[in-house]
Amino acid sequence: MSRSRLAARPQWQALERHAARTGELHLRELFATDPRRGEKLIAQAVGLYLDYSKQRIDADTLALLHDLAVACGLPQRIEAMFRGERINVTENRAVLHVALRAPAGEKILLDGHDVVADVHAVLERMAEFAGKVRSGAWLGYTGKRIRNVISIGIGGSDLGPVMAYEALRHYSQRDMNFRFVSNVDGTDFVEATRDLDAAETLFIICSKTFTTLETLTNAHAARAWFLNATGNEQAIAKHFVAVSTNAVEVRKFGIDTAHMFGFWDWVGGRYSMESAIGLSTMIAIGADRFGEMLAGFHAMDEHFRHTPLQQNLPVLMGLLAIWNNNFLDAATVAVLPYEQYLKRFPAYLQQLTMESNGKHVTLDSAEVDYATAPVYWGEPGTNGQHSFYQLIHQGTRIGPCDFIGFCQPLNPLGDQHDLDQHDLLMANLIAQGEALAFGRTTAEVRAAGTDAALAPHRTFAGNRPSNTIIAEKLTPHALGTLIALYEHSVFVQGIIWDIDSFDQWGVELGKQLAQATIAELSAKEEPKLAHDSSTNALIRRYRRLRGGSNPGSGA
Ligand code: G6Q
Repeated sequence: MSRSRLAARPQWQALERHAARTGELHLRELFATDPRRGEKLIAQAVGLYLDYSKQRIDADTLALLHDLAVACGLPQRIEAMFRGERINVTENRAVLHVALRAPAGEKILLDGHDVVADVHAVLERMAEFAGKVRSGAWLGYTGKRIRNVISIGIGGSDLGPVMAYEALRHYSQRDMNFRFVSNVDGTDFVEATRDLDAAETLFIICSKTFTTLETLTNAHAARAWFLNATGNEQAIAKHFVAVSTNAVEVRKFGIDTAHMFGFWDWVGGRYSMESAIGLSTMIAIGADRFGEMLAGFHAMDEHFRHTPLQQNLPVLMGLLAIWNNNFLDAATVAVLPYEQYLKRFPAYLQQLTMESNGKHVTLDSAEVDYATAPVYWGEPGTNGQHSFYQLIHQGTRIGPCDFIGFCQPLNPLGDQHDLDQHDLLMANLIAQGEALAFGRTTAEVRAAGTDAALAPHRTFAGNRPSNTIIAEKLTPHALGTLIALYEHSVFVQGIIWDIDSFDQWGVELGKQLAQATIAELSAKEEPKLAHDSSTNALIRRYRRLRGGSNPGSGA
């Protein structure tokens, strides 16, 4: 069988040979041969410091990865994205999330039309609205201030806003509640609203298409909840706003388009948190801080566009991810923020990375013969250290890690000279990367007094790769740079893998699948089922028990 376009490239094959040659190299040796490695294999820009010296690479690895990137046309593809070419080929769309954070006055033309001007027109409307809600100038229908903001959306219309709110909660308006409803499971809505006064509650319905089943169902539930509490149809105008690209459906739902904030089909759902989808973020932190976040995104965009590949943070991250995934056979990446406010960051990144690059065909519709996106996962440190880190240290698979930390705490606790809790946090981050890289040999364990039988259990092979990303402090600007770093790194990987990182046919399928089954679950008459025997039996069992009969009665 002939190899794919990527695997047939001499640069790819050179990396395969290089991996076979260097596979056994240990980070202990690499650091011993070059005592300054930890100062050299770093890159920094726009406030982020990336230490990739604990990756299993030598000088040749990076040069070979660089050659591959050039052969794959990376510089040209980066330009194509920034110029608004239709690089999302399967949907025939431009990919211009970079325009969402371009400063006013900059021009990005799409079919001759300047989209940056459109972006800033919406940002101004958002700022005006957010300002009114925050100051109390926008009142509920009884004249009470809005105290609760509930953002309803799912996937790309939810994960960004939730993550950003949690990440920037420190800067948020503390006399307001922000909640997020995504799941079609009624529990999500009921728990989010159970203690709220409808007269003080604003719903933001976020849906790019305004046809997504879960969001529309929850939006109807919100409307029913509101009308049940207020009995006032006119009041809806003061308590419901929409964020969408679909004015027709917004109107159909009953929201005046004067209360709709728009965005565009060239913004992918998972790349939309800094568009109007971020309205809840802007209400939480204010328009100025939202602007600082956009400036952070933009700073990374500029770095990505204009910095030579060798010093380019997203390019380095992307190429190292390719190395681990395709040449060291690592099937996962753990994202480990040592910052409690980033607790939803791994979940956000799961969508960004796996929805973008979980693909099996190339841009030319050919089956790939190499692995694409690894599985991303993670939890904030230090919590994970007391659970799954065991596998990262001593399991039989290598699981590359991204450690993320900040030098200044937002909530200092403890005595600066004695037990500073933030020092404790960061000591853990630094020590974990060190332990993963260097491990502990049996000889060292024995020398420390462990007997022969126990020694293997206390031995750590080491040579487990990690990146460490350090910034000064978690600010809106820093958050913007960090997200853009991952966005562009995902793009770099997609270019090398020769796939469309901006479509999501798997997600589209999910949107249709349940439709047929809904009718079968709730039909009054026993439906004629034509699925496989497992699906048929599950539907029958559910139908039998949904009214509450005895669960022990058998299938
Ligand atoms: C994101 C995906 C997906 C999408 C949701 C919500 O890139 O396409 O997660 O964001 O399915 O879609 P709507 O915003 O159209 O409701």
